[in-house]
Amino acid sequence: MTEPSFIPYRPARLPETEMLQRAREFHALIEQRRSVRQFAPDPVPRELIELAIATASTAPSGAHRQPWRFVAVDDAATKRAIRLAAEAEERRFYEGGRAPAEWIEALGPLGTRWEKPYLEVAPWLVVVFAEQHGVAANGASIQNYYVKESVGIACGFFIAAVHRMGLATLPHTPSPMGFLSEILRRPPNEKPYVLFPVGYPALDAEVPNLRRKSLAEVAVWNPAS
Ligand code: IYR
Repeated sequence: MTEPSFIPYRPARLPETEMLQRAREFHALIEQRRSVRQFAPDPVPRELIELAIATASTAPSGAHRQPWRFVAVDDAATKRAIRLAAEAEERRFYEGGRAPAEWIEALGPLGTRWEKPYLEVAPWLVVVFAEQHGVAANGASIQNYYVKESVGIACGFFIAAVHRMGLATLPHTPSPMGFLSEILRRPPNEKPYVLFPVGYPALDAEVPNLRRKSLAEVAVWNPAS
């Protein structure tokens, strides 16, 4: 049993006016974010992707196992292989009868199709893998906890970081995603979780005209009193 070890955590308390200002600013920033499916081919420096991954990796995780791997790809041949494999799966989803009619109906307002040119056009693809269990030096399996929740939170941080630096992304989940393990040569204890194309939005990019739920629709206050 490892003994706990504690260090002080004393962030300065801010005046409430300052807190409100920061909260409003952050909300205004994040509220501008949109998932983008049309990217500009312009290159993005690797350091920005490194910073987005480093930011994501600060997320809380079950037993602090940080059960994620962010696999970043900017070489054209690998992006092409991923596009072709993803489109083959998506085509079966949209046109091969894999998706139930209700699901296709739900995607109607998004205008999504099986063709995924963004997988080649975006300068970076960041594929997130969930580490189902760790592997000790002697090969023994190390239990991870709340893996899906932990990786999901890290992905949220990643999306926010990408937006904050002025780039765009999209949580893309071709289904099934097993081809990503093969193409990217990941070990069996890592399961593909989501794929993020990252880049600048195309100059003529368009996004669906969606409405976000109001605060009243998503927040419930003191329901028991
Ligand atoms: N993976 C498909 C289908 C899809 C599913 C959901 I749920 C979406 O929110 C969007 C798309 C695709 O990427 O087109």
